[in-house]
Amino acid sequence: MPASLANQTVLITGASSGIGAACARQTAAIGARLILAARRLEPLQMLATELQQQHGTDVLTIGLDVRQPEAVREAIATLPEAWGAIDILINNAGLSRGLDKQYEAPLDDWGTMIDTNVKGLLYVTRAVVPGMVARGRGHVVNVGSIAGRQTYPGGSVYCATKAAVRALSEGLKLDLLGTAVRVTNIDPGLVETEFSLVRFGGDSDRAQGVYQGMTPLSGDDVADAIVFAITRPAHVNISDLLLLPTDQSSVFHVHRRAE
Ligand code: NDP
Ligand code: 8X3
Repeated sequence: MPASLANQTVLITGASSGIGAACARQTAAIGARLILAARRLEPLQMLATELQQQHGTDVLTIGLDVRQPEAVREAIATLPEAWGAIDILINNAGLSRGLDKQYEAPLDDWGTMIDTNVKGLLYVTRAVVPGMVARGRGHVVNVGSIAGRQTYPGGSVYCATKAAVRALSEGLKLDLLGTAVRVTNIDPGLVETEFSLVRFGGDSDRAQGVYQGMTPLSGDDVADAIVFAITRPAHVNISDLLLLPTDQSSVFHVHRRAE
């Protein structure tokens, strides 16, 4: 039977770009109703229009900074009635800032990464999961990274935030034992999105260099794996996924062809 998310309400954080936008497109294509959240409303609204035109998708867009606990709580608590029962949460909003040594990096960069990748993910989880437990159904997908499994030079704090995401996924699954709510942690390797552009403060040459001579994953490749996880039968929990480009074997091993 083809996978379907008909009548399922999916909340995607960080849906304005990259992996989050790809998740929106793929889940819309199989019938989901979507709550799309990010700080930038304009790309969210453009995506909403595209999905409404292509698939007739019901879409709600929310301008939300996941670093603001009260804004997150309020956004979820005040969802219109038709949108309150979130079936699937894709905790995808995240970023990296810089590639500086731990003893030299700007403190602001640390704050931004920890507040977004760890605390922001927690705030959204805390706001959404009680409803899932009460309704007796739900699925949380946390987007980690290979960087949560291996640390690379200059990546200490980003890697630490993604190691935290991994621990939070494990902890949530433990805490939800005995409920019907599922938890999936997905750790992608190199994915070509706006990620490196954001990491390097808009330096597009440096960002492109990250993927030079190799074939990275696309946002769609990651969305594809997420769709697999969220369309398994209710008794099946895909707990942990490591998704790498064929050209990557670890954070230190990337095969690059001469160009
Ligand atoms: P993008 O930069 O393309 O997308 C990041 C998304 O996160 C954007 O939609 C951005 O929206 C949103 N975001 C960032 N900060 C906040 C915030 N404070 N509040 C709400 N939304 C926020 O990168 P990716 O698609 O690659 O990143 C998605 C996730 O995948 C991240 O968690 C990243 O760490 C992870 N990842 C990425 C990999 C890669 O190689 N690209 C590999 C492994 C994991 P806006 O700016 O509009 O708020
Ligand atoms: C993003 C992948 O290796 O650039 O999480 O940190 S990496």
